[in-house]
Amino acid sequence: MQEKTTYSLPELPYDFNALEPVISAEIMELHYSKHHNAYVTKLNEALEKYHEAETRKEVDQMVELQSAIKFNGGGHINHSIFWTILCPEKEAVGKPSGALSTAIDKEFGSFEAFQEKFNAKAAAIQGSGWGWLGYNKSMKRLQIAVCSNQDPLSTQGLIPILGVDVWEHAYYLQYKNARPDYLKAIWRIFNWKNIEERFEKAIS
Ligand code: MN3
Repeated sequence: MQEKTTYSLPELPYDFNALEPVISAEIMELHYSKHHNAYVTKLNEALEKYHEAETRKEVDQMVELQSAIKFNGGGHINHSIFWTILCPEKEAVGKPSGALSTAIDKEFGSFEAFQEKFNAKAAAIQGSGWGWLGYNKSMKRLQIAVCSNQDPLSTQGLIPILGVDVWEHAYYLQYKNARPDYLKAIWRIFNWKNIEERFEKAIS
């Protein structure tokens, strides 16, 4: 019999209060311990049911479970990336360097132009979703993309380099309805070392 995989909540690489004042400890604790945790729990539940349906050869059940697997699996994938591309402001270097910096300049003209375009697109997402900088491996170029709900960026054929959660649970307790203010502030806590590593891996 095939070994079953169970997913688990990855360790947060810093304390809940480490991203203050950009993201409050209250938001971080809820976001990680409640929201991300729920995606993991529900992903495991859906996969368990999927395996049972597969054993019973109930393909209608298997198809029905796919939306729960996509939503909760996407939520787990997205948040696992999100925690690692952020870091305490005192450790943040503010800007990308190296190959990623060159690629951003080439694609968007400048880092500032990239920031502006990224924030405009992420701010305009209707309802819940994510803003991403992704790498298009076949075109060999960077692209800004937006995803609804918890759809992972792979659904658009892109490799995630940097992503921002714009679900209200990510900012509302602190920024209320001002999503653009949250988007403006989050650049102060991007972990460019981690983001550059993702880019290096994507282009290799
Ligand atoms: Mn979230």
